[in-house]
Amino acid sequence: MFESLFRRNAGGRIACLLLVFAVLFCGCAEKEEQEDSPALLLGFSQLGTESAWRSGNTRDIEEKAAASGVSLMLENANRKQENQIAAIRRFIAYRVDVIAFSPIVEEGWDNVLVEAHEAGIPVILVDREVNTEKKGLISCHIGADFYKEGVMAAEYLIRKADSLGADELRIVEITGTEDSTPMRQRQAGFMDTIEKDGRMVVLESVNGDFLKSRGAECMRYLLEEYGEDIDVVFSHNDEMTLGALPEIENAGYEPGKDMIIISIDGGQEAIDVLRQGKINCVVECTPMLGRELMETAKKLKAGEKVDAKIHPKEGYFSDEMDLRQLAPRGY
Ligand code: GYE
Repeated sequence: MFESLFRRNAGGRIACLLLVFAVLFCGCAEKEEQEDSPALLLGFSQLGTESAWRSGNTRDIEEKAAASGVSLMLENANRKQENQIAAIRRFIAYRVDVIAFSPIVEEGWDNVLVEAHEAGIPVILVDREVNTEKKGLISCHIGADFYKEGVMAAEYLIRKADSLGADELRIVEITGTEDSTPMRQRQAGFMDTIEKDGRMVVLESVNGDFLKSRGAECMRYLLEEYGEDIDVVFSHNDEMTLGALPEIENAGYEPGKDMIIISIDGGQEAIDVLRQGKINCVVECTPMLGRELMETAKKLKAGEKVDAKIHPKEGYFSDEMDLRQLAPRGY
């Protein structure tokens, strides 16, 4: 019946053919448009989920990718360097436009970075850095000035010593992941700054790996070893600080009063505890690096020049300030 209708109705036949052409043409036009401006494909290897900072960083990168039309291949390495190297190799095999990653430690990246370079894929370091002798493997580093964070922590302590009129302050340090950039540079910035002040004595530095559970373990050990000799706890991140505080209380001391507590990151939970008076100073380290990452990746894809280093602006929060009006931190 359709056939006879078709045969009899020539006008209808032409209309049908036009419709078919229109559909085909639109399909082609759409395809061409996609080929003209293909979405940027960004491979990002996140190192883990060890802290509120890290989760905030992942969330921000996902949100900013979605908002700026970047297709994100996100892989989480569960704190293992070999997982990050495998992820980067998958990004190369997939021929992403740009590779970004947050290296868990600084050493051991040369081979995979040479592979990315030979494949012609630009690499952005997010948050942490790598240590390499080879030139030209990294296009840009977007992350905090960790040395300056250590300096800010020490400068707070020096002001606190002044305000207390202290003759001597005995310090324990709980550091982040061994051989990671923030661990190395926060320690260096802090130590270089207190070195010039004769009142500061470092009792011991122990490694808490940026983890809350390890922060608690380290603090238990330090309390057993030094007890009331401890005047200051300098902890390289909020998670370890939040793990250490209950240990200090359980041992019968009041954090923030009997011991000066200095932390780094500035996540919401630590700021709330700072407001309660149990932490004295939190140096800010922002995880909101997504916008810079997307902008830089787009520039690299377009073959434009980018800054070799992009540091976000950061400050600190302390018991010297009125923090009642502080906006929610977002991580
Ligand atoms: O301070 C810590 C995290 O690399 C800046 O890693 C980051 C650090 C941050 O797990 O909380």
